[in-house]
Amino acid sequence: MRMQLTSDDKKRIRSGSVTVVKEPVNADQLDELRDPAVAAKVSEMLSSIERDGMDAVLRYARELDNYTGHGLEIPEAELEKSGERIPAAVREALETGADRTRRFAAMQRARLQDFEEEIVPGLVCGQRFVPVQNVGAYLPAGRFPLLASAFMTVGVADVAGVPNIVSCTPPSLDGEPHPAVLYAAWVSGARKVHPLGGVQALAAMAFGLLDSEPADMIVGAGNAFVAEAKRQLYGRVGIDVLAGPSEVAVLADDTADAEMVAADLLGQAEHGPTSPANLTTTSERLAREVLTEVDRQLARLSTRDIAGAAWRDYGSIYVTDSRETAVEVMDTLAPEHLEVLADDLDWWLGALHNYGSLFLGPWSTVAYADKGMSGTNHVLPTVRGARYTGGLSVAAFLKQLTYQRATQDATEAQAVPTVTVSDFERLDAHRDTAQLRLDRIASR
Ligand code: HSO
Ligand code: ZN
Repeated sequence: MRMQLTSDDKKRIRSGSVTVVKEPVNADQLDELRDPAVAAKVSEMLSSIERDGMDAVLRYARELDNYTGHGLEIPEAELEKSGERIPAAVREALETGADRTRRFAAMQRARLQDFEEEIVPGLVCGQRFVPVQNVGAYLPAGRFPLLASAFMTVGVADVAGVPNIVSCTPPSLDGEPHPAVLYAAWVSGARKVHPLGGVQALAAMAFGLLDSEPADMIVGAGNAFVAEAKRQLYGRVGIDVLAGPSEVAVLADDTADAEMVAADLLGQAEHGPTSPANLTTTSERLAREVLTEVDRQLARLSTRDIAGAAWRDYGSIYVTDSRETAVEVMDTLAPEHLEVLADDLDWWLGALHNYGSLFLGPWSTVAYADKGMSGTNHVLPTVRGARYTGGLSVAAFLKQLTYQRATQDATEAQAVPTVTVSDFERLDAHRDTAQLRLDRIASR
């Protein structure tokens, strides 16, 4: 379900009226359909890699990435030294982003509490947060390298305490990974990085073909093939999110700066020609100004072909008669990134339910978080996934495990009703486990 109001959604909005100022082309037909050709190709690749192992991985790497190496781990010294091959300012910015992302993850970690407590006398139940043991991180480097990906995946998994983190990144620069991606990986804490991309990289991590345990969980964004590979591997391994094209939405009142709103809409539209962007505002005047302003800014953007196509086909502007209706629209769209450029930010923070990550006020913006400069994670739910989940966080790498212990006295409080219910269900073997304990107590 794409980030735009379908005709059914419009009927469901109850609190007030919504006026459409700009709508995506073919609004009701834009639902993302999985491409069956992509699904078939990925399934064939996964099977042949599972059958033939590293030979198949390297065959695909040769065919698809012109890669001629052996997929071996890049020496740690080379990861570290890759920093010397990029401008000093970029190097420092990457260090800043990696550090802020780790700091926020550590703050979240500190608030995930282990505990044990007595529920009835003698019966203690507890929970422990235990890290996933083996994580595979995919660090994309396609049309745009998105350097902060490593902070969000490797860095956060490291803060969670994951002992074995393996990463793969495509050899997209004449058969070599991009040095800036390697340095971003290094400052995130990556120590095992392999020059492999695409489906073959995910399969190599999931099937344990890289001199390392098979991954229990695979994280990181990629192209449609990578997303499909994660979908097909899911269940066998855990994943972070099934990411669709990046989305941005802005909620604004008449205090908002139209130039800033337009810039922030285009700031994510440039991700790809199918990236949705929406403005929902209580101000008709602002809506008109933003419409003009987007066109003006597009004319001078180097990425105008992509951002312009995205805005034309997937851009939308809605005007609502109240801020309550604006909230209802936004909870329906459930955007990946949501900016509020309006008065009374605390009211909006309290009222909104569905967004991947929220940016309150004019002095925050999505790109800060995209680059790791604010600290929050940029791996976030798209295509309305924000109705049921937040983004990747340190908690995703920690399993919330429970345990219990009971005294002999506390067994009775559990055994008697367990026998009753098991009898009723006619699950005799279940009943026996409880009855046996009651018998033992009786014979003492
Ligand atoms: N907007 C993307 C992340 C990103 N954008 C990184 C640029 N760099 C998904 O949240
Ligand atoms: Zn972005």
